[in-house]
Amino acid sequence: MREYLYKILVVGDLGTGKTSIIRRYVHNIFSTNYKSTIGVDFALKVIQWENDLIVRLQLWDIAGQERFGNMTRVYYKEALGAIVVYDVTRPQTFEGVTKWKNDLDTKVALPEAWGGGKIPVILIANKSDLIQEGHGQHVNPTEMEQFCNENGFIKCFEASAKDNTNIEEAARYLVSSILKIEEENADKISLLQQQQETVRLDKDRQQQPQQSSNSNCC
Ligand code: G3D
Ligand code: MG
Repeated sequence: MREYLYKILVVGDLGTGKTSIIRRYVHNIFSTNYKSTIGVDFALKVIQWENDLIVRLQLWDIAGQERFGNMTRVYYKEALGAIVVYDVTRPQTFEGVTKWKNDLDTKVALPEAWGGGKIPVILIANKSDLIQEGHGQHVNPTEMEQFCNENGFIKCFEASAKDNTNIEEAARYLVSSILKIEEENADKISLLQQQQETVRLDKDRQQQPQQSSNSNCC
């Protein structure tokens, strides 16, 4: 049985639905007028990913700190993935998206053993349920894909925490991309270990005849 623990950050402007997305994903609830906490909130989601693989997601909710526009490195530390959220009914929150992505790119990186590159980040265009009611606009898939490519998002999802649309799908996509990085690097690390072992054995072999000839002669 393998178990992985992944820290995932959820960032975006105030009121875009970050806490609602986490509550929907972890507890499968949606409620308005809950008391928002100030500070940092954590939620844990345990996923039986495969028969022999459990993934524990530690979801970090920025919880009121987003009003400062960026976060300290401490908050980002050791995160392996992130979700940037904007609200489809408020275009100004889309402007915040590149700012949040930039904040992530400058303050967090994958572990050195995994190459130290950028962590995978997905973009959630939240509150899609309100589009039917005449607020905001559907995301144009081609434009959005181009935006994601240009800004280094691995994928974008139009979602609704209220309707429970695409929340699970977005999270699964992020987790599978972290798992892919984990497994590629596990392969590289075990290959490196094998190579080091081969070099060590070769050295041992080269030294052995010398030792035996010494022992013969004395
Ligand atoms: P935040 O954590 O990013 O600040 P919240 O955002 O999760 O606190 O959500 C802000 C408001 O948007 C809340 O409304 C919440 O109910 C609402 N909201 C979140 N997600 C959705 C969604 O998918 N659809 C709709 N229609 N509303 C959503 P209140 O009124 O409680 O402030
Ligand atoms: Mg919140």
